[in-house]
Amino acid sequence: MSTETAATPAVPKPLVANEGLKSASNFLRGTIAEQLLDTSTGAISEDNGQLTKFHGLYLQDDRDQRNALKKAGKEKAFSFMLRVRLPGGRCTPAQWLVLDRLADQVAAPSLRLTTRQTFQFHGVLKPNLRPLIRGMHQVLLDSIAACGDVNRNVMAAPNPERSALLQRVYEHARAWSEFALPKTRAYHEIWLGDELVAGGEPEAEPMYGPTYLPRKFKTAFALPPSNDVDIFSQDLGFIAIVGDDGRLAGYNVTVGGGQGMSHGNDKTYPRLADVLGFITPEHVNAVGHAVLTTQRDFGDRTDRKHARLKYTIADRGLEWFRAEVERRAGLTFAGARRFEFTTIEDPHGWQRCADGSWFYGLHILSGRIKDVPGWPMKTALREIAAVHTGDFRLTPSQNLSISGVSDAQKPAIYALLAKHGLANENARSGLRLNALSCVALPTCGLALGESERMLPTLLEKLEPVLAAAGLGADAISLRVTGCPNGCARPYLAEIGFVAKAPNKYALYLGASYNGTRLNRLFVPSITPDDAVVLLTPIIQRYAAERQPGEGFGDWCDRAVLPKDATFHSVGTKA
Ligand code: SRM
Ligand code: SF4
Repeated sequence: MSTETAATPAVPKPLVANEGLKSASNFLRGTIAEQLLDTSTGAISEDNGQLTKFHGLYLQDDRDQRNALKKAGKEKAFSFMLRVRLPGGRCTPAQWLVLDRLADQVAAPSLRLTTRQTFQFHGVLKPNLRPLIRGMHQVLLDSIAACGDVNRNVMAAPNPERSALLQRVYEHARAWSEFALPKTRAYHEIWLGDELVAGGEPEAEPMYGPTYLPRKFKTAFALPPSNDVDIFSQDLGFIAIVGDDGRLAGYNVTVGGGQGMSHGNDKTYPRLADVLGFITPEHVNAVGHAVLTTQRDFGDRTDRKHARLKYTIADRGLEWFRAEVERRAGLTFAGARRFEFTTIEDPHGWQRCADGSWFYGLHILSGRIKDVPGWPMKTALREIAAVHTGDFRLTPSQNLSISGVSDAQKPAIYALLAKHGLANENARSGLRLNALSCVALPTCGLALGESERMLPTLLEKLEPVLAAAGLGADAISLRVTGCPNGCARPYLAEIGFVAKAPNKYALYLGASYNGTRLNRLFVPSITPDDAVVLLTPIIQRYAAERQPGEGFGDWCDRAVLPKDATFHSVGTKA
């Protein structure tokens, strides 16, 4: 009888089903094209639903109608959400007019500006998918890689004309966005009717491979002092560093940021990105490639809740990760250079750019563009697009910038806003101007509670409290999400509401206003009304006790929150 006690070799964990699906999909084709022809249902199969994400499409259903339809024994009210790919959030007036028309003709009539500087359509019925995508294609827009396990819409400051530096940063963002696009022709074949690649070379994804990434991957570029893109929430970030000569010296590279978590699962958490080191500008794509392929090869493909880059780095360590990226990119990082962020806020109103043009930063609550009585935003922007000779920029805070406006055109643009009663949108409270919310109900399949639809009421209740404390104009960030996935980056807000159940939210306080420190859990579950009652004396104390220039989040961190931090923070100065 053997007395050996050798450890049993660990049985490798099986890959998640998505991995088999991707590799068997023939580079993201699956049977999507066949299922589009099936008129017996408004849906597509679960498997094809995973693949359409890579084409920027999500199968959803109207959750407001779910119970009634179930009782009536009917199919769910299925429709699709489509997310446009729009690096740096740029859109011409001609494109705007087409998107506006397509929303009316083949989708729900409203357009939604997202927290990653792009548009979402909702309520697109299956037969309308091709008309929508073909309509977008006519004005050179697509939804490739807007969702799925790939590099998503790349974020960058919306108005690079403000300086030559920003312009260079934008060019790098654009180049990386192009570089990291999947190469499959599946999108063109399925949605645009291009011929199948027949008899030619077998298709390949040189960077991604047939199983793409373990999970979504997000990149942003920032130029301090503005952290408008929330760089520390991104998988990969490039923080522009200015040399003594005033030119772009290079970038500090950040890795491993992310917001998503699950309530009650300590193994999931929001994480601030780490600073890897400094590179000169010509290395952006090589380093991006190295970071992305390291995650491709080492990210956890056995558990989608543990598959983001943030967990790869947390598990293996930053030193290991840096060495692997250096090896793949063929360079050595220099020490991170000094930088300082001061704000995340979008500029509002008229702003002059270095090239002499103007832009008008327009606040749009939750990025929802629709017409409601007294607030005809969709009509106003359509009329502006019809006369505007510059372009539009979508911001990371769900706002809009009307850009490239000449001196001569300024009065006409402003007059159109005034004509529709929208000229004072920027004269709102500092809290409202700094509020974000995710979409949540009724379209998001993951929502546990309201977000976009509850934000207006929450603001109406908090604004008088702030005004009475003399803080009406103070910039305080408030972010609400309908579940802990973090789509409005709520863990980087000075006040964060994260839904747990209908009308129940986890309340977070104490992030820094500049997006460099996560907030901390203050109350695990509270109704919005009770939260307003709880926050009232805290706001009053803040008004009375704060140090000059001290932000609400910083003060909460110092004076209100218990010291045992649940989320960690990062230093901003190397
Ligand atoms: Fe998000 C999933 C909406 C930005 C983290 N997000 C979803 C889905 C697609 C729900 C789903 O999987 O079924 C939501 C569609 C709702 C709807 O009806 O439209 C959705 N996410 C959004 C948008 C539209 C929120 C908004 O109101 O603006 C944003 C679209 C961005 C874009 O244009 O690409 C959006 N999502 C974000 C962000 C913020 C960011 O990227 O800067 C995050 C946190 C950052 C991060 O990724 O860590 C985010 N979304 C998630 C997650 C959690 C991922 C995780 O690692 O845990 C999910 C769920 C998932 O992937 O399983 C998710
Ligand atoms: Fe949906 Fe949750 Fe994202 Fe809100 S945070 S859009 S509820 S997944």
